[in-house]
Amino acid sequence: MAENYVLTGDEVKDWESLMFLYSSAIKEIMTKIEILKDEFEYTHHYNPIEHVSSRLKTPQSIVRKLKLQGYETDISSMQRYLNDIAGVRIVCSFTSDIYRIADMISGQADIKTLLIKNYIASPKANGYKSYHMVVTVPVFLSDRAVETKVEIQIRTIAMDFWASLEHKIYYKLEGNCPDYIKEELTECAKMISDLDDRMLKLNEAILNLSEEEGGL
Ligand code: 0O2
Repeated sequence: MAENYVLTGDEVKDWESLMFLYSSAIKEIMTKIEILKDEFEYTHHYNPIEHVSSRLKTPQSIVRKLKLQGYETDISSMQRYLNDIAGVRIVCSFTSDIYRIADMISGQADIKTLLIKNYIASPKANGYKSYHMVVTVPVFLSDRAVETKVEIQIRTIAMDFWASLEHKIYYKLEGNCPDYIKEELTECAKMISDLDDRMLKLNEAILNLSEEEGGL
C-alpha cells in the first residue's frame, strides 16, 4: 500500500476484496439515492437533489491520511480507522433539502448511521460547511452480507463550490496556504452562507405565493 512497500500475495487479495466491498457499497447507496430522487419527483413533482457523485479513496490518499493520524499503514488500520474510503456526495439546492435527504437515507431499514458531523450547524474555522454521515450498508455476497462503511456528504451547490475550490487550493499549495488567501476563503465562505440563506428565503416566498395563487 505505502510507497516503496511491496504487498504480499495475500495482502493483494485482501486489498482487492476490500476495495470490491467499498465499490459495491457505493453502488448500493447510489441506487438508493436514485430511487429516492425518482420517487420524490413522482410524488412531489420536486427534485431536491441537483447531482450526486462518488469516489473510492486512492491508495496514496489512504496512506497519507493514516500517517497523518498516526496509524499503521496496513489493511486492518484502513478498515478500522478510515470512514471515507467509500464516499458519496449529494449536492442539493437549499439547506432545508440537506436535512430532508439525510432523514430519508438514515430512515432506511438496512442503513445504520454510525456518525454524523454537522458542519452546517457548526462550521469549521475555515468556513467549511457540509453535512457528513458515516453509514453502513449491507453488501450481499454469494454466501454472506458484509456491513460496509460509506461516508455521505450532503451540501448545497454554493457550499460545494466553495469546498471544491478550497480543496484544490489546499492541495495546490500543499498545505502552505498564505494567511491572506486563508482569510479571503473564510470571507467567501461567509458570503456563500448568506447567499444560501437568502436563496432559501426567496424559495419559501415563491412557494407561499404559488400556494396563495393556487388557493384563489
Ligand atoms: P479527500 O481528498 O476529500 O478524501 P473522521 O472521519 O472523523 O475520522 P475526517 O476524515 O477528517 O475524520 O472527517 P471529516 O471531517 O468528516 O472529513 C472527511 C472529508 O470531508 C475530507 O476528506 C474532505 O473530503 C471533506 N472535508 C473536511 N474538512 C474539509 C475542509 O475544511 N475543506 C474541504 N474542502 N473539505 C473538507 P479528506 O480525506 O480530508 O480529503
